Amino acid sequence: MSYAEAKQKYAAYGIDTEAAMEKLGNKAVSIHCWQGDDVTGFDNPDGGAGNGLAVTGNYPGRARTFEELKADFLKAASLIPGKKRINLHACYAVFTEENPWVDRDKLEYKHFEPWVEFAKENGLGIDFNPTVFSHPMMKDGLSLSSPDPEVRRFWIDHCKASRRIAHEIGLALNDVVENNVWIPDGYKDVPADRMQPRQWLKESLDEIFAEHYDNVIDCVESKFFAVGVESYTTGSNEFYTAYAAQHPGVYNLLDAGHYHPSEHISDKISAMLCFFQYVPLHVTRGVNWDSDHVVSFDDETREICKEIVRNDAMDRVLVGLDFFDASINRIAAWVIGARDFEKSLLFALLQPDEELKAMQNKGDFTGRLMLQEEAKTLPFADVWEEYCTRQGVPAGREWFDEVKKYEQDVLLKRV
Ligand code: RNT
Ligand code: ZN
Repeated sequence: MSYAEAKQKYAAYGIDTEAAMEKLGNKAVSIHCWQGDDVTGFDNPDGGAGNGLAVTGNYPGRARTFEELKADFLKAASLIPGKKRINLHACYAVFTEENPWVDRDKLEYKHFEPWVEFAKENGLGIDFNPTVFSHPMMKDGLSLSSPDPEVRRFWIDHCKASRRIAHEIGLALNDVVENNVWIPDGYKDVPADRMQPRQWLKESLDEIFAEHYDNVIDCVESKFFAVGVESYTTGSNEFYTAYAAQHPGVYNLLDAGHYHPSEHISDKISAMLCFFQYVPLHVTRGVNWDSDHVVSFDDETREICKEIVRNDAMDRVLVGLDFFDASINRIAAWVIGARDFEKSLLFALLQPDEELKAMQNKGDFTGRLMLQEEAKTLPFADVWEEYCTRQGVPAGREWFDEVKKYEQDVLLKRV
């Protein structure tokens, strides 16, 4: 079928494919830099991810430097349609002869200026994260909720530095910047005291957020468990939701992999939208646990996207991708995950939402199910191909030829 025919088929359901493509093209997605190097960063390149963050696999060709990571990111971005931001972590500070290594509590905007240049050259927005893991100041796996005041001090200072950097990036790009605090703090075995660590975390956050920046969207990323902290996570969903509710300008970031496998963030988005201006997300695919598999065009990703669209929240739900698979070609992983998010959002934009809502409100649940199911097999692929073509990226599997060529020419030479 051609796009023209597909357009008519959708029109018969009251769906405007042109409007859908336009909305999709205007929605920015924040693409995480850390898929390119297994969350290693530049401040301790031999260290790799650790302390509450697991990356598995050893596919050849990981980016090892700023130059390599930029080149890989651009390769991936050239195969992904839509508006993009790059999501940076503080461990990706660029150290040079003029700006030599400093520890994380001493980081400044100048260490990220090269990323701002890169973003300007390539029309990207930037988002930011303090890196509270893979560092010797993680004591007993704890940071902002550590019983040791020196440990808390170090990480408070790092998070404050990170917010200042986000603020300055925002000024340089004339844009708002999301700054997301995620900490791995928790206990492997049954705690003797669950409340004191949360009280320390609350105090730490109060200090971190004391300064107000108009152009920073502050996020705290909640989590229920991780390998190594099976029994308790200080920064739980209730803790951060309540914190955010009491601190205007701070938002609880929902990561799709951070809940029970049968608990879905697609159901949480509308609840949060009733109370908060923004609902920041990490879109990822947890396989039985927070495994951070590459995002796929699956039921939950589509459901997340439907919630963004049908609640008219394209500007309020802030989308960041968060996956890292080191067992497959990393650029392909980026492209598959990001294209599948875009696909899911287009799919959501092509649903007969008004009619479905009207059926629900009339109590016509039979009609609702019928229409939900019929809408699944409308000629979606033709609209997706048209969108990719208009965006100047490959419409189908031919993008993979480019990745394979890059693997031969560039990645496999990195030894
Ligand atoms: C970890 C969190 C966090 C990290 C990134 C690297 O469970 O999801 O968002 O993945 O900060
Ligand atoms: Zn996350």
